[in-house]
Amino acid sequence: MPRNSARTTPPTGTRDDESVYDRRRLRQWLAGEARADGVERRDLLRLLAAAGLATTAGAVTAGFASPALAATGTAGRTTGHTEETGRTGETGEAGRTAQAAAVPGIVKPLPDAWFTSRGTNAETKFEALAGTGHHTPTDRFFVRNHTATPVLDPHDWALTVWGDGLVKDRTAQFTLADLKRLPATTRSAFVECAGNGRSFFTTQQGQTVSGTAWTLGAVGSARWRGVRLGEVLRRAGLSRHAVDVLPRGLDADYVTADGTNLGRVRRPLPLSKALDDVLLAYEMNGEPLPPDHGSPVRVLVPSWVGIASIKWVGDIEVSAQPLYSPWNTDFYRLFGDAYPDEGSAPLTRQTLKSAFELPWNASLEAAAEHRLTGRSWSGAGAVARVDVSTDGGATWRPARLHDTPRRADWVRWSAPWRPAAPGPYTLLARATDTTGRTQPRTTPHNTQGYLFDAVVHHPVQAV
Ligand SMILES: Nc1nc2c(c(=O)[nH]1)N[C@H]1C(S)=C(S)[C@@H](COP(=O)(O)O)O[C@H]1N2
Ligand SMILES: [Mo]
Repeated sequence: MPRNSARTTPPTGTRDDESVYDRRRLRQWLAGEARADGVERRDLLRLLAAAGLATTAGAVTAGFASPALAATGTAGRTTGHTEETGRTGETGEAGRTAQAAAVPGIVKPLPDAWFTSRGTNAETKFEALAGTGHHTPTDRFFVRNHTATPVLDPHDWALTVWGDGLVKDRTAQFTLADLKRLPATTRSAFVECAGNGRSFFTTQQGQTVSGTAWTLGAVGSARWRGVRLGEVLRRAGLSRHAVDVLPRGLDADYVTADGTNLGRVRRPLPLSKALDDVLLAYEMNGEPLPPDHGSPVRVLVPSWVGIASIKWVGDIEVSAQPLYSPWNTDFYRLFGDAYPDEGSAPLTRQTLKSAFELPWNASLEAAAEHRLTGRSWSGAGAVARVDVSTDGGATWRPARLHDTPRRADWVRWSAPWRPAAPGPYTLLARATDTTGRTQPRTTPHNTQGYLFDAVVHHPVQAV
């Protein structure tokens, strides 16, 4: 198979906008130079047609390097299956006790005061962060599992780095001790699910979306310590032909609600991002990574959609050919009336959001002074300012920021408020980031409900 013949220049535009690179990937797939294991041929044909890159379907002669995996790709699938489908939140809530929200597959306790269970996932309650520090305490950090937390023995674990993007197609192995001997980096960053805030497409905008009905708690910020992925790739022998990096989890295969086995959770990362600020993290908030968050090692991709931060990473393919997985084709693109037929480019950066550290319909004493607190974050830049409204958006005033704003992280803020009289109120918080972007009133609909960024209407009662 020809290698890289279509690639005459290094991938560009990948850092803030993957669309240029994505077109290149599609062209290479068309030329038989990209692999798409586990992705249906007709899905790629649809992408190609819509991107104006394919004239007839018959022109496409390649794409699935492995016949076995191609067979997986042709298994029947209904449209509209999505990430985070199936056992969504509603069912989880029913069986909840006052003590703990039971979620099979999550190891840590999920006290009702801190979590809402949503299928295989647990959402952090923002009110549980009130009075905590900058970072989400690890025991309150949301968990998003496609299947279940695998409990791995760190002493038996090793990372395999392999693929034709390494010199001489070689394979390298790193134990946890090997990784810890490499230069360590510590940084603060949030991990946020691309579907965070999804339920507001329905409750605020009256729209139908598929996937877990998160409110705002599918996000957390932690202090991560680990080794730069770039360092590990270089030690493994990165070749100048490498273009994509595909980390894969050791959790079970993900089978969609209609029974299609999509294989292990994995999502290609363009090499430019992999070499930029990505970590292989083995510590979270100063402790070894706990099982639910990827023990012994997870990928940490600052600012990007949570799916990029693969937990329980077992191997990383480094490829000289662009790669696809279901997690950058069917999932994690925006589909819907506001988008081209082939969907948007694969999602990269998270969007802007704000949340109050208050329960929904919280009761606050009327005619008393309160200190409203919350957090705002952006995947594009640091949060520059936050404005708060206590009258449903009629008037706004700036909140006071309590953290130095930084990229890929959130800021805590507060605003005083004295509700004049008893009755219902709607609280709003609206962030603006250093790129100049401000949270809008509404978010254009997309079928899978990703990247909700509109201002959320938070109801409270003054009593
Ligand atoms: N191996 C593996 N990695 C994974 C997932 C998964 O199910 N399996 N879920 C992803 C998704 S969709 C998100 S939002 C984040 C959630 O990270 P957390 O559970 O540590 O909060 O992990 C990502 N990494
Ligand atoms: Mo996610």
